Amino acid sequence: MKTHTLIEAAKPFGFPLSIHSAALIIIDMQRDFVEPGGFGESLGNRVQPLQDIIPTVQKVMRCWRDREGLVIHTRESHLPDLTDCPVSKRDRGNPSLRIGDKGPMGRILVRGEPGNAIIDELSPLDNELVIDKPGKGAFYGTDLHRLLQSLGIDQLIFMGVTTEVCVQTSMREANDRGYECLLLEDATASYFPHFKQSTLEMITAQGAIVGWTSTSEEFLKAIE
Ligand code: TIU
Repeated sequence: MKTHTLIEAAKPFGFPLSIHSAALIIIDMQRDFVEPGGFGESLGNRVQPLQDIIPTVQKVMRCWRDREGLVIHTRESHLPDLTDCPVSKRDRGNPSLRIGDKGPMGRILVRGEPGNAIIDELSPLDNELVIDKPGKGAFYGTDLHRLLQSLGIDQLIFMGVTTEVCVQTSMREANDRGYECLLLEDATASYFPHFKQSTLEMITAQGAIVGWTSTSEEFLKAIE
């Protein structure tokens, strides 16, 4: 039988965490989105809100590892020949730098390029799963669902960037596949802080229609 630890202060009501059937999923903490001089900044975005969450994401990741919890990392990335990148995604908005172009940290959003790597502070361990995803959602075009099912995982704890794009899309995909999802409020960020706030509200509205949110402090208290 599963044992649950209730994260009482989660919104919109307590989240019944079952540590051994939960995975921590860290969305797209890649150099190109997070670091100054990367793709995100080249699109005119301010990366500071993304920089600000790094210590919190790192702390939660380390505590979860200490509890021998499963950690999954994702990267938004495309094959070097871009056969997995729809033209619509590449051309949208007529950007000055397109996916696949040579950017400040190598080819933009291409697997294996320096900018596509996860930031050093959050480097995956050799035994951790890293999911390369061609879309915004972590389930589209990946083996993630099959992997989670084979490992008996039915709860996902989300951190990463950006809240309203890849994090929210992944949470909605997970919710539709039957996972209970918890987003750590201070371990996710957007280039647009008001979008982050709205996303947190959307997720928990209507009786946790997409999932739950909680502070990292409440989460850490529950797993300690
Ligand atoms: N990872 C992710 O969210 N990809 C994006 O392109 N996000 C933006 O907010 N642009």
